[in-house]
Amino acid sequence: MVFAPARLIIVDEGVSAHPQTLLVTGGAGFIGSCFVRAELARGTRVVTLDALTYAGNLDNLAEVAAHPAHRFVKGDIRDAALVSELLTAHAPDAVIHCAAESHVDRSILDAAPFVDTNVSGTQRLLAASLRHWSQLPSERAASFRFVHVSTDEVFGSLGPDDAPFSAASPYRPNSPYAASKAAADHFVRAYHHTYGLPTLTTHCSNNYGPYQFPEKLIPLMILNALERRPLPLYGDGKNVRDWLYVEDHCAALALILRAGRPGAVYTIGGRAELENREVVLRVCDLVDRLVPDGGPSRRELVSFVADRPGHDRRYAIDDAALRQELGWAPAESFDSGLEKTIAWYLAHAAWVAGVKSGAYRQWLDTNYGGRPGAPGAPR
Ligand code: NAD
Ligand code: TDX
Repeated sequence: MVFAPARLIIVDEGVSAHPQTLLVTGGAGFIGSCFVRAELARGTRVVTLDALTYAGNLDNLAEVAAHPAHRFVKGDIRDAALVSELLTAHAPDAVIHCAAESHVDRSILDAAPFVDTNVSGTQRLLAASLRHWSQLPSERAASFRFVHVSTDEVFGSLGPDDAPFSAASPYRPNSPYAASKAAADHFVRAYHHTYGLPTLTTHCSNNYGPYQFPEKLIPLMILNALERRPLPLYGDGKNVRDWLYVEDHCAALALILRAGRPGAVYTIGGRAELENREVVLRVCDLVDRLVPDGGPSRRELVSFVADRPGHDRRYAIDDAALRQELGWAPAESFDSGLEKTIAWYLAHAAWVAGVKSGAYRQWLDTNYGGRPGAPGAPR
């Protein structure tokens, strides 16, 4: 059900120590929509708040558009009055905060929207949540949670032999995106420390899977490989990321929401560290296998282009605490998740056509048009 603009109030009745109703911000984005689908499937009521920026897409929620336990509200997390209205009307047991500007390359071109949404937006959401929480009866206040979905990028860049990031890693954000997420994390920490708001912060590694906007590495490479367009690897292609299938990330968030310790910080990873060029070669080989068209290997489309400024060399995650404390483990390996992902993009041509709007083409021109680089095979 879609309410826009969002001023319609529906009062939810009945509460429980177990989350029955969630307010999910950014729930029309890649990770948020996966989380919303998963929670509805387990019987939770969900209110999704999303501003529908270029990255937000109601088509991501098409599967649950008519779900009776789902309300979609088009709105901005910076709209304090709206957020307060939703908290009062729906009395959620938790806020799951996924809304963000999320793309590093865009933050390099213009950091301002990242400060607006990731920093100011998070602070306003915290303030509204605090007002709501402080008025709850004690039993409900004790079970209320604010789950802040952050990123591993706030910890900066690792050398090849450095230990992986953990909750104890120092903050060293290198991109404007990472700096904005770090600032948000600090506000979350401060609201817990100063006011006692029961917050939990998560730092996950790179996600991939269905519904990811094709500005990010894996969906960009899948769609370009399918169209036999160049596959632009930044720099030498040897930067390392740790990859996690999005449903495994959302399963970790669900566990942390229900069993995590208020005030705690959790790192979530896939134990799937790969150089970017290896990721792209695997995409090429899978596309060759799933879509044989008689042409040369898609590997020949790989093209090394000028590097991203300030490009972090390596991310890796120590997820031992999450596994030991909450018993989480990912269900997918990198290869099984990648095959599912490519199969999803192949089966969802209408979704792909929808996101490849004029604005998306303009982004490709802006980010890749002036970037020096010649097509060639990987070394
Ligand atoms: P995304 O860009 O796909 O989705 C973000 C969503 O937030 C969009 O639906 C957008 O419309 C919405 N939004 C943006 N500004 C808003 C505002 N002011 N008010 C309300 N809604 C707004 O991002 P994603 O990849 O799904 O990431 C979700 C969260 O997870 C982000 O906080 C991101 O930092 C974090 N994260 C992402 C990854 C990853 O690999 N994608 C990894 C770790 C952490
Ligand atoms: O065209 C490209 N070529 C390329 O070589 C693109 C888009 C990316 N890359 C490289 C840059 C990175 O080393 O691939 C790697 C992954 O890039 P992105 O998909 O842009 O992700 P990254 O910068 O690692 O950040 C991601 O992980 C952490 C998400 O975008 C963030 O939202 C999340 O917080």
